[in-house]
Amino acid sequence: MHILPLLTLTSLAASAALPQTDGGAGYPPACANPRVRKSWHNLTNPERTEYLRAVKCLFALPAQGTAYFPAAKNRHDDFATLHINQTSAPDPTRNPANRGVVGPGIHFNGVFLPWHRYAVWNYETALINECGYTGAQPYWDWTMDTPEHGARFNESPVFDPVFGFGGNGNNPSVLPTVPPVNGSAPNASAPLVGGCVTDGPFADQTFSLGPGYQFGGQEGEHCLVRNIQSALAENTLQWGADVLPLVRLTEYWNVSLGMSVAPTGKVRGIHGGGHSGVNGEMQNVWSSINDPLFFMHHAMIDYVWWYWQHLAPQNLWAIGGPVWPNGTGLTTLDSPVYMTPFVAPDVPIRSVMDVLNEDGSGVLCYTYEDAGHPAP
Ligand SMILES: [Cu+2]
Repeated sequence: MHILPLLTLTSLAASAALPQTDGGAGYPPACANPRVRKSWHNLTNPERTEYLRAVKCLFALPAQGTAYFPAAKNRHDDFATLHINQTSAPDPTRNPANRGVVGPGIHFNGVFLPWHRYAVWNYETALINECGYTGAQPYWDWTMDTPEHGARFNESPVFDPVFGFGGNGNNPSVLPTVPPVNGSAPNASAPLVGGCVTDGPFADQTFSLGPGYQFGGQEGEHCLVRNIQSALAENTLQWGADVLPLVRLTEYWNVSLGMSVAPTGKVRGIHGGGHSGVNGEMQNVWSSINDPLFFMHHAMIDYVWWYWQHLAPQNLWAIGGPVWPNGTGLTTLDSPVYMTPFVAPDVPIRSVMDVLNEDGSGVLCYTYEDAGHPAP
């Protein structure tokens, strides 16, 4: 019964994923039927169920990257290895199982937004092509879950046990520990109110990558951990107080960095607010990607970048910031976005700047249904 729409979407996605070099006059646009990403809050329950089904399908498919990361057990793990790998510095003594570290990392540098955009696009593509998903990647508009909208973060529909990703964990005594790196312990900053998630579609899912930078090993398989910090999230993720001051910035690098280092002077920007608000595995700088909410959160981060890109004509192709998180180098449109052979080819940043691929030189083909918030 799903055959026809499935074929249409699959062939569309396949053609959109190919680099289109011939975008000259007389040719149709490379992105004729963009995927339309909608807010989770605006999805119907059948649409939510279909997305969750597809995510669970990725957990049920075999990993394709075991030649690089033997601990990967399923297709979802393949995406986890990407993020853990790219977040780790190439230090074989710290991470002996790491076989694939390349590049300068993906946080606190110019490639932060393009890398996460391309990672979410490839995840969405896997959901469609490998699991027959019939929708587009939803985004978690967490501004709707703040007092600004008369709501509470921990009561967000994304935490629904039936039509969401399950709620907070319980039993903090089972929280997996992450060995400190450079003296930091990623899970140490928040009060323990959570633990293993016990409801929703991922309650029984085990994870063999992480916590932290571990590619399997001493901790072995662990549960999905959440440790929801509502007050922190509500104070960091409002549209008026937190997103608007960010998108009013005019320089790309200030916007990118401002996702993590808030222009308001708050402890966290919206990027950290989502990660630390869910907390647990999501708080982990390496293995946050284990929690399927990672892609919902990063779709929203991407939404904010997309929103900013369309506020002024010069913003669409604006790029910059350091290549290395220590501040050296200059990120350009030619800087590489590293994926892996088992997820997607590496591309230059220019290929993921325009989500509608209007000049035909890119690899993306999607857009966002506007969330309808007040403009700056
Ligand atoms: Cu990241």
